[in-house]
Amino acid sequence: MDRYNFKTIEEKWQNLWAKNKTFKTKTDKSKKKFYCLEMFPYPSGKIHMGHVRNYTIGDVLARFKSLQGFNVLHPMGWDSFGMPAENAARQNNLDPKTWTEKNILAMKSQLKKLGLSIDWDREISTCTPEYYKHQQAFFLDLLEKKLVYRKENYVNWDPVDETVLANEQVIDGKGWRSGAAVERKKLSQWFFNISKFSQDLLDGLDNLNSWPNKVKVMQKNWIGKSFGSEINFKVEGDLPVDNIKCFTTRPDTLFGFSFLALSIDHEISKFYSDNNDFLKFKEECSKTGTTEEAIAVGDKIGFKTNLVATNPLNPKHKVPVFFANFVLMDYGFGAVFGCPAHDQRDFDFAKKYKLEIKTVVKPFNENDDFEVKDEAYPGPGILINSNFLNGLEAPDNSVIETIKILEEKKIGKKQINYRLKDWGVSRQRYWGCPIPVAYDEKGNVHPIPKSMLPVKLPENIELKVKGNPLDSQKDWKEITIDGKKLTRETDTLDTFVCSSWYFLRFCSPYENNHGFKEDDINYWMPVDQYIGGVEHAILHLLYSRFFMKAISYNNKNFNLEEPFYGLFTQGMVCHETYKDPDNNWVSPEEIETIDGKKYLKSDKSKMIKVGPSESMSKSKKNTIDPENIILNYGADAARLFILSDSPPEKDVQWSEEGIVSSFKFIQKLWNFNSKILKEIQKDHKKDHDQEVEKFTNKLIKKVTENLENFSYNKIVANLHEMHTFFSKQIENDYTKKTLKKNYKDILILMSPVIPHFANECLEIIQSQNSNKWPTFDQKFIENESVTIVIQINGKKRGLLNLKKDTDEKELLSLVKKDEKLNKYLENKIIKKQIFIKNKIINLII
Ligand code: ANZ
Repeated sequence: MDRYNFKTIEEKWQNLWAKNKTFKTKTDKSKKKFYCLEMFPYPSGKIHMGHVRNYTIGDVLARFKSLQGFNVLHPMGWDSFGMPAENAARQNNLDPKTWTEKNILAMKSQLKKLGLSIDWDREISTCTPEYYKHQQAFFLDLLEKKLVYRKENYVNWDPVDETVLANEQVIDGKGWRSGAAVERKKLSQWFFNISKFSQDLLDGLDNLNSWPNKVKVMQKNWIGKSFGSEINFKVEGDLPVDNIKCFTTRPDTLFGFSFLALSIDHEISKFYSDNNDFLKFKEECSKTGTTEEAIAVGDKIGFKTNLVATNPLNPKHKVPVFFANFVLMDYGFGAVFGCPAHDQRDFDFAKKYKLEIKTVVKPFNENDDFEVKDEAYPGPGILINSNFLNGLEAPDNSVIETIKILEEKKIGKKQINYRLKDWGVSRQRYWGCPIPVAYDEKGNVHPIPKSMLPVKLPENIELKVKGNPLDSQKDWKEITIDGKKLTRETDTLDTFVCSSWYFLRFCSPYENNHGFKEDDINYWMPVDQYIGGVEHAILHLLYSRFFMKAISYNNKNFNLEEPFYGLFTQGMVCHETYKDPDNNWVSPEEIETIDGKKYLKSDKSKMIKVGPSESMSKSKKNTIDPENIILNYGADAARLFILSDSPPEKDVQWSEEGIVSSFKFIQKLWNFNSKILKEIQKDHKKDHDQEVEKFTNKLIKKVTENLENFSYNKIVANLHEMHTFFSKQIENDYTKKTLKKNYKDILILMSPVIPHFANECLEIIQSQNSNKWPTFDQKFIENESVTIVIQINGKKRGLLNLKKDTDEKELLSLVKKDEKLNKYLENKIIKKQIFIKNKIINLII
């Protein structure tokens, strides 16, 4: 048998595509566009299996759409600013730019080996001045529109990376990159006013019909809209304060009020600025991070003031006022009325400070003497111990009723709050986009004129300093604008800013005067299909949506509601995990299998413990290097396998057996190719039957549908079916014309998944230039009928020609309607019926 030489063939096609600029795209309004985009990678130096999966899924779609005649934009670029470059450069005494550029070259060559249909002419890299120049211009636009501002605020401080993190970048109280416990620190920071668009961002989700629901739910929760009321509490004591405002979603629980708690930054704290006990308490509080999660799980601690607050629904009822660490300054009014029986934080706090816990809601199935004991009861029920509110159904009716009362009494009013906070974008790092502003001696902000952009990062600087290396760049920092001596901002922008608009840049990568050309944007945007990991559900996907709203804001020339029309989130690539007898992680490459058991290659006396399959990660050493896979099995086999195992949205289990079997299948297809070529040459006079044609048409329908629905794993199954069917069928006589036409269609169906193989075969049957996605003929799909044998008491009494898949009940009623057959059944009882779908029914009477 002729061996399929994937190395030569894949290389040949990759060179041809590159030479002919096959995937080059132009803005062409006469053609229907399709913008297919996968999340661009961070240039770490090597691609991993996650990239292989993400980009294969995108490539299959891009190739399919282009065969369907769409003008497909399928670009690739590099999210190339960020900490790893700075860290690596520091460790190896290198320049982050050199390190990044080297990595980009290495990864680009790896991606090319996958045979991706990428328009490399549109490649962009966010760390180049050609890119960040426009980002700086956007920043200045937003500054002018007051969508960017500077304020002193508590921030999440990552003590390891020595930088500020956005709330979205703090996961379980730890820095998303360093894993260090995040601290609170007060710093002057730049913020994007994302919260201004809370309602717009929420409303927009309703129109994103081609987004996975789970992502929309995550964004919705993150934006966190709450309905409730503000309440004005009268306070008395030794301070010049007579009322405090609180936001609450549960005004109906006011009769369970037992303390009032303030954030340590509440304006009342100014009266305690020289109180040592308070300052100590504040310091204690700064040990917990600023995120809600950190606060929720941390100890609840308080500092008692001499103030007392009055219950607005019962003026005789007075409670103490505390500062408490669980009250956030930037939510509501930075003040909470505590109802321990129905809120767990308040409950924990009340237990600690021995405060009253009064039950005011009972679950529906409890009596009026129900009492909260070991934990708060936040659930629904009926109001009790609440005077004139008793008996109301909580929370739906009771909240609305209470708000009415509060509004009548003018002590409170209805209010809507959002959890979404403004996006802090300042980073105290070198390797990022410089923020294009400077300060005068008084600290006033001066935007750098657009004509002076880009504000370039200084090169070849000393990185081995603590904190931000830009701070020590005296020459760079000093700048004169209009004769005024100013000092540059040394913070750089969060790299998530770079990825919030890169999809616009792909539309006009060479436009020099602006980030994009309107014409290009109007044609290409929105991205028709965006593909990436679900881990970006909140961060990147929310920021990008905000950025479009921010650019569109007060802008006649740009009005893009949403950046991504369709979103697909692919699953992880998983692999078994291995440990040696000493419990050290072992990589699959260090293992040898002997008689079905796994041993350490270097010491065959050591048997390996096989652990569960988990998503590939360096720390567990269960990664597989895509480059080796491509080298040993070829890109098509890698693509085929990564799609074959499970639906793209689910996790895929990588296994050696799996890739080997994909590899073998391609070899089988190659043998099949030789066989069919021989049959084509025979050129029989007449077609034996229409089965070949029928099968191909059905296959076209199935593969097209599976592509439209992202059921890519089913396409691989379809190809196996095809191989089984045709291997036998073509031994019958068919004309050259029939065989060639059908085989060509089949090869085109294969080409999105295994493009090198399919194109090679298409070339062999001399079909290169007119390759269009095939359409199927309805006549082979519809009117599918079958002949069913009707037996009565085991004897054949007739045949019925019926629609395929007619069910038993319908068949019986048709038998009864048939005059000839019904004669046998008249006045008889059917005791038993044996039915084999599409074949036979036997009625025992
Ligand atoms: C009294 C109450 C009673 C509350 C009860 C809840 C349950 P969501 O739904 O997330 O919007 N709250 C208000 N401002 C706060 C702040 N700055 N820091 C911390 N917590 C704050 O949460 C609204 C609830 O969070 C509010 O309703 C308030 O506690 C608390 F049985 O008021 B509630």
